[in-house]
Amino acid sequence: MKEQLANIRAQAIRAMEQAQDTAALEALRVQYLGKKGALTAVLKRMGSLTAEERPAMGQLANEVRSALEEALEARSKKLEAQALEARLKAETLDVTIPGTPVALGHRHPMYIALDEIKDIFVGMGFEVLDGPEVELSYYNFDRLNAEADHPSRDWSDTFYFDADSRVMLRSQTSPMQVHAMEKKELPIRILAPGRVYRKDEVDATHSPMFHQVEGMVIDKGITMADLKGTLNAVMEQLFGPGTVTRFRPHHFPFTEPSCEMDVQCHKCGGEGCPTCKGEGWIEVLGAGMIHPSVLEMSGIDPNVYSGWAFGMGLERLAMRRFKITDLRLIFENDIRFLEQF
Ligand code: 2NL
Repeated sequence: MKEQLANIRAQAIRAMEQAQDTAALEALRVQYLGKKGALTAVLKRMGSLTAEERPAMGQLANEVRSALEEALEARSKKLEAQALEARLKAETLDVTIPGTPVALGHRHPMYIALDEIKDIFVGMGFEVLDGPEVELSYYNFDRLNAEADHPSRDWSDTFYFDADSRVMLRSQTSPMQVHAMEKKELPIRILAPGRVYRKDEVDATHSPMFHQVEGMVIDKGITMADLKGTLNAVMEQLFGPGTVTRFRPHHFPFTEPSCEMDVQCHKCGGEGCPTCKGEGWIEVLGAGMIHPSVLEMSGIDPNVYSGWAFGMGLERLAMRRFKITDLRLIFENDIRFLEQF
């Protein structure tokens, strides 16, 4: 029995030292120390020993058990350390490898122009609005004094969502200002930039989606002088000191009186050149005193309050500013184009 124990000890320890992974080690534990293991089998036969033999043999068996347990533990630690080392090697991160370059975008020229306009108006105390592109025709047309048979209401001009022409893609940014007149405390000074939609075929000067900036001021005692003074100040900031403007009479359903504003061509000083198409003047916006009916429909008493409003096309402004000759370039977002500004 003594010999058997010695053999088990020698065999088991050798096998354990050679185990290549934790699964093999566990199999050896079961093989030698398990319920049906070799050592257990020897222990079961202790009963057949004499009372004198038993204590020494018991002690020896216990020594063998602890020796095997120690060997198991030692090998297990070693395997774990090896596994960790292998993982560390496999997962090494080489911080000296150059990174994958990420292509940076570029600010869009139209938004460069818009940001400048926003800065100018915010500097004069205006609040910049945002609002839905899907609108009720009631807010887009009725509340702006557009008669029932106004041509822009036509299905050939406007994107409607329903057969009753009730829901539509806004064709101007004015509905944002109608909501503001309805909700805000007076006086108001607001700027309403955003996308608008009209059924136009795409060409060098048309797109079914484009951008407008509108703005308005409503307070007691506002006159056409405020309109002219404010817009002149804006144009000086936009086109440089000494910019000359002129106002021509015009018609819009939502303003009365209405006008269009031109700036004198900064290229030729009014002589006439390719930039101004020989005119000497460049049209920049439409404006006017808010129609009393428009104020009234929004619950503002036109006998107490008055206001002025303007609207301009943002693409046209950016095209002039950056000498872009085809509107389609503005929407294609080709990085080679955008990076030039
Ligand atoms: C143009 C002319 C204009 C307005 C827009 C406006 C808005 C409200 C009330 C009164 Cl809620 N007016 N906006 C006024 C005059 C002209 O736009 O040529 N836009 C591209």
